[in-house]
Amino acid sequence: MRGQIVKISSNRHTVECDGIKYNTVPRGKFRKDKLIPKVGDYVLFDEKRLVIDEILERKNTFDRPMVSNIDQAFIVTSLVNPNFSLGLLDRLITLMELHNVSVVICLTKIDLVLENTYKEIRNLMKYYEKLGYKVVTNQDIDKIKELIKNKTNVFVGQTGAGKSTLLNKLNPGFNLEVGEVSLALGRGRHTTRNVTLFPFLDGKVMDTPGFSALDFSSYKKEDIKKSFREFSLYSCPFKDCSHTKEEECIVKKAVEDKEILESRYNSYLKFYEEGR
Ligand SMILES: Nc1nc2c(ncn2[C@@H]2O[C@H](COP(=O)(O)OP(=O)(O)OP(=O)(O)O)[C@@H](O)[C@H]2O)c(=O)[nH]1
Ligand SMILES: [Mg+2]
Ligand SMILES: [Zn+2]
Repeated sequence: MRGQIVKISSNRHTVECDGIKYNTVPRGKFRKDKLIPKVGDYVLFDEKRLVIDEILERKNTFDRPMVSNIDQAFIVTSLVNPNFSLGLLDRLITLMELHNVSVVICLTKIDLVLENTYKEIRNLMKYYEKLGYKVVTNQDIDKIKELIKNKTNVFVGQTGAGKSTLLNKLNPGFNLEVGEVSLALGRGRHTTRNVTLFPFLDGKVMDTPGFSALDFSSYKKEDIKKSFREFSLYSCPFKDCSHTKEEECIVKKAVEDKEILESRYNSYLKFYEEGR
């Protein structure tokens, strides 16, 4: 039978087919072939033996979070507690670009910051909107529902940012566990421990455990460069300009002229350095 993995908890792989859930395990051969089934994978499984025999072709796949076949990512970003970080936002956007996933930036905890702080961040977000990224807040429930429709959506972001809280607001039936953020540490313990996929509004949503450590050492520098959309507006005299150390780099000039956000460029330098 053909089904989709909707949850993985230790070696128990929950596969859904026609609304029925099966507790399966992957066939032994997967381990030898270093094949790791992930939530979102379409699989062929044997409903009698309860074994996954084959992982069907993926549209895309991630190691962190461990998910496959994603159309769109909601990058859940709190303004405080944990603190807002443009660097982390750029990191997650770049990761999604590298996997051809659309991006929606979702700001949370607006109620916990001063009006001016919110305005400042909203102003920064205009730059991201110009690049074509959608920006919403976790209060824009109708807008978010509209965006989710007919797509497979993953909710990602730092632990404590409010991913599970938002999903519960979209549909209290998800009944996801939500955690307190430790004030002393400024970051929460990981409340969500496993990726879970739910059907929702003719589409799908996935809650994921928060993460912040993520590097681009397994990605090509060239692809990292391409994932910075704003660079495509500039053509440097040197055709294969890396926009790092070259003289007469038009991108660097655009940063000086404040056409390109300096924090974006600094993120680029960091990610490019990490790439292979
Ligand atoms: N004031 C305020 N608190 C929020 C908001 N969104 C979430 N929270 C709180 O933030 C804490 C963490 O929320 P979670 O939804 O568990 O965060 P998470 O992103 O799922 O975290 P992990 O599962 O650990 O990755 C909870 O105490 C929520 O009530 C918000 O918009 N405003
Ligand atoms: Mg959570
Ligand atoms: Zn250049």
